[in-house]
Amino acid sequence: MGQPESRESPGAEHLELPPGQRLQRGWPVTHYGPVPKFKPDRWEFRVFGATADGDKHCWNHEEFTALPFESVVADLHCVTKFSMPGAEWGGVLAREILALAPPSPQVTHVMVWAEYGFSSNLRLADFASDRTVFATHEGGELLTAEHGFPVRLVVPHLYAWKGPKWVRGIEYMTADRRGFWEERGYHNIGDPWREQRYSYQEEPGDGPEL
Ligand SMILES: Nc1nc2c(c(=O)[nH]1)N[C@H]1C(S)=C(S)[C@@H](COP(=O)(O)O)O[C@H]1N2
Ligand SMILES: [Mo]
Repeated sequence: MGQPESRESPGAEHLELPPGQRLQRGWPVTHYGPVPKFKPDRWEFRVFGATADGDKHCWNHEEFTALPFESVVADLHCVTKFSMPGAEWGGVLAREILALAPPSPQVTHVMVWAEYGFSSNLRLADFASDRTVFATHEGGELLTAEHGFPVRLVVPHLYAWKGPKWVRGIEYMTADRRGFWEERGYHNIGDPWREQRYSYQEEPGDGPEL
């Protein structure tokens, strides 16, 4: 993992952007629909679907924020072509969730679920990357409501829509299924370095039939 760098003076590694992306000053807010209101008593983070033990696993907000805290420095690449370099995400690694609530051996994909039914699907390997993080913080500060408080997913090697804000849980899947944007014209995998923006670019094997 690289040295933390401030957003004002990104290190050379952060100046290398995926094709077609441009640098963004500041941190815009991008999402579909309203910003949900956080209700601490009702909030829980659920792991369900094909778990190894067949049970659901749940953490309330207090329990979730007590899980091991790690930092990941990563750029945010929005498919609408702006990139925000050098964000310092803090939170719970996806790997930690996989260890605490393991998937069954048949699991190939993960659906990440957020408030209002927003979702995004990931290959298990993308989810299990050691840089995939359920962020509660950015730049040492708690996330703001607009940016996903209390928890958002960050998958550094994929476009930012693959990281839902206001995450409420994950579903382990034994076959792939499209999430919200993946059903609406965006690429099932979403690798910015390969410019996988739209579903019409998909090749056989990239995703389920539309
Ligand atoms: N729940 C939810 N999460 C979401 C989205 C959304 O519409 N709903 N949009 C995604 C997209 S397209 C981007 S670019 C990033 C933007 O994050 P930001 O608003 O913190 O910059 O959030 C992602 N997460
Ligand atoms: Mo985006």
